[in-house]
Amino acid sequence: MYSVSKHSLNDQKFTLIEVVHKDIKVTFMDYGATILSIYVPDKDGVMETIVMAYDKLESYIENDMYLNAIIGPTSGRIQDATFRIGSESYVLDKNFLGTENLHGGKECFAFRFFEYEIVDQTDQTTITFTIEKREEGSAYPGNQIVKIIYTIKEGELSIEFTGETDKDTLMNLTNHAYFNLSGNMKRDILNHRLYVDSKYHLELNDTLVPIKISENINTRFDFACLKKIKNNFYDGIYDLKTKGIDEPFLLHTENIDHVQVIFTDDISKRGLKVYTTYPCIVIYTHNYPDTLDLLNGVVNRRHLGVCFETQLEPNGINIKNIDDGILRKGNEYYFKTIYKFYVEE
Ligand code: FUC
Repeated sequence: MYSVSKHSLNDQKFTLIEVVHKDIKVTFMDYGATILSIYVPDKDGVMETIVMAYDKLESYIENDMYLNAIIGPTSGRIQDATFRIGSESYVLDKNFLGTENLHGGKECFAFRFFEYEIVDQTDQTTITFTIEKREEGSAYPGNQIVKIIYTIKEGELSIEFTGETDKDTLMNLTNHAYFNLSGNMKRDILNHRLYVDSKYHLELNDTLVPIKISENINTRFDFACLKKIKNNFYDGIYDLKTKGIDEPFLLHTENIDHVQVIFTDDISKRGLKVYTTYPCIVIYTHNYPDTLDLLNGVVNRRHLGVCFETQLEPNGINIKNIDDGILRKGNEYYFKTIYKFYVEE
């Protein structure tokens, strides 16, 4: 079941789509193909949203946090905002520290309107958001059509990321949802528990660009057992440039039935499991809050949410022994991620 509403802002029309199935209500917006809320029950059946949310719709236009939006043409940082395909060299927008490209820079899909199509069935609803990227005026080669397909049904939200191109190009699509299972951002996430089935992460350089493969074992990236996130935080963590976790975790299987991440909250008893065919998840513990107001007057602060950004290895094109992330003309880009929600017994 779904309903559609239109909201005018600065001469632009924003479309909101609310989808309801048993024990789940999700609201999307055509701007950025953004998730505005995901309501699921806690142990007492109380429905609250488990993603961070701004107070006002217009905040999503500024959205320095890329809150819950779709990121593309590429996600994460690209070193020196430069990449090569064959003999051609491409220079992207240097929107991070004046030297690196972050999340596609000014071309980021988070700040564009998508077309949408809804297919509603008794037990599930599918929304296909489509965006076209033209070569003209773009720093990336070629024309691309990207479709983000959200499917909502009892206990889960899945996202299919699809794309095609008429020229070899770089493509790396993700969703930047900030999860907080306490419900309506009641508590921060340092007491949430996390398990990640990953043995390696990509180490960041001084400008936070992933540059090489590093082991997780016995480091703050070791979540091989379900444990409180704060257990992996130590006194000096605020001295780090990242102020928390902001690294790509490498996965060892791309099997959609395999649980890659478990995230739980002891108090609400809500749980989240992440499945994906992508080879990597950037785990970001909301280390750089912006100053925009959040829903219900909640104060925006560090570690109030976690992003599980399933994607290709960011900056892969510039790292040895990592997939280059090039989408070839004639090939289909297709990855799927499932977020499953549950209440612990
Ligand atoms: C994440 C991070 C960044 C950033 C941003 C809002 O993906 O990797 O460091 O600040 O999103």
